[in-house]
Amino acid sequence: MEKFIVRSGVNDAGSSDSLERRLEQFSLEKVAMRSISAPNLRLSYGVVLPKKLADELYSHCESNIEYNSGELATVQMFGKTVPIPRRQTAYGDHGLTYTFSGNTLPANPWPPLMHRLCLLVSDVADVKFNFVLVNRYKDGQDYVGAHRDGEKDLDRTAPIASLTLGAARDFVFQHQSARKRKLTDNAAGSERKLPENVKLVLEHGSLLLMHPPTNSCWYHSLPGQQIEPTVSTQSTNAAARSLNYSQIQDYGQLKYKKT
Ligand SMILES: O=C(O)CCC(=O)C(=O)O
Repeated sequence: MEKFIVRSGVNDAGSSDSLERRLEQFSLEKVAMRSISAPNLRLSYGVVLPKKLADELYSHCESNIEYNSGELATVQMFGKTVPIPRRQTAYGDHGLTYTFSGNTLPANPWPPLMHRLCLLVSDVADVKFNFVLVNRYKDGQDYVGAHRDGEKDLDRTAPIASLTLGAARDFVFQHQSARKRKLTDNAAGSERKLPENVKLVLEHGSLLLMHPPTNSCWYHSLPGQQIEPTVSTQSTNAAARSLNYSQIQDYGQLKYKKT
């Protein structure tokens, strides 16, 4: 599958321009991203950011992102309120929210750099993303359990794009039938073979695109693991999504322009 890589229009060896300005100067050139497929699973994966840029973005995120606290840093599990095992925040177009596990995250206004990154990722995926969920895993003990993105306003025709900065983390897909552990007999009466898990390593500066219908049929997780520090034991993941604007009650009256 033909995809894109972010290439610098300026010398990657260094520039005193602001990170945002340098990101603005980036152009996209076509390269091959690796395609990974299984029944109803379609992924594209590649390291798309030059290391120096990925390092700088990583440091920028560490210094500038304020993560949620209090109720916004909790979810409902089996009727109980529990802290999420990672830190989280969200950015997006005005009025958008993202609901998961009984927790509704409002989109914070776009910081210019995050918006620029979202535009770059949108170009790669050929989709206009309007919402980014940022997850910060302080070390290998932080994780995301197996889930499918069930937000009702998620545009199911669009991919979900996941940009990773920092320590490499495993990312695991499990087919819904394997997760339910329901073995269905086939016509011959033998057990149906369940699709095997698909495991990737999300590297520093990498982009993963989960194309439809992957999210409908496969659970994804970022399990806890031992980490060999490279850049750090910490990683930050920005997952861009396209949400339907219909969730905004007064959408028709909003003055802002969809970007
Ligand atoms: O942080 C990640 O790589 C995964 C986040 C995730 O699973 C999600 O946003 O649904």
